Amino acid sequence: MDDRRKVKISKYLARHLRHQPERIGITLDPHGWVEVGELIAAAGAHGFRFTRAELDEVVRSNDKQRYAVEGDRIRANQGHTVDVDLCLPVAEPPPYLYHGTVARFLPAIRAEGLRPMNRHAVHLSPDRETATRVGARRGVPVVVPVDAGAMHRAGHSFQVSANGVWLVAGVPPAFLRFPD
Ligand code: HQG
Repeated sequence: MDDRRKVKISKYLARHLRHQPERIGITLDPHGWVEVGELIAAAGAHGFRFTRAELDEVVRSNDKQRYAVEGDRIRANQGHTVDVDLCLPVAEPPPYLYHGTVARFLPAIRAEGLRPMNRHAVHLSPDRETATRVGARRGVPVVVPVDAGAMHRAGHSFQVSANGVWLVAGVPPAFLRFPD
């Protein structure tokens, strides 16, 4: 399968496993899972056909390990806007985590901290390189270090997803360590 087809299937999975399952008439369970067979049938019925083998290859080779397959079920590892409880493990974060954004959001971020916006949680990266890639989706990337150790000591709860993305409800401005 060529990379363009993989990206196309991955984007289709993201849309329906994170945001709009109802668009193709599937229902995620409370933890975000759906039967693979049901997903493939629903997608086919709505004009997008792919095989189980293609799906498995997309899941296995995905650059950010966005999806998990367990037995006959699949879910997105994080990034949902629909209401699911991923039951991710609460964990102690490393001393610093990194948020990738762009300059135009900085005034609001300085004033009110990082907010989850449309998603369930603020996504933080374990390293600057990953955060740079996240920010670069929107323009010239700006990386904001987060004092995760201090947040954790102050009682904020961190969860880590299956692909190493750290999730937190929000980051108050006091824990942001701007580069300047
Ligand atoms: C910004 C992708 C104004 C924030 C990525 C970001 C990541 C604020 C945007 C994952 C703000 C939200 C998540 C505030 C935050 N005022 N703007 N107070 N607080 N923002 O997409 O972190 O490819 O929901 O800086 O690679 O960009 O989908 O979050 O620019 O891992 O798997 O509001 O999504 O992964 O945008 O990205 P997003 P994100 P996938």
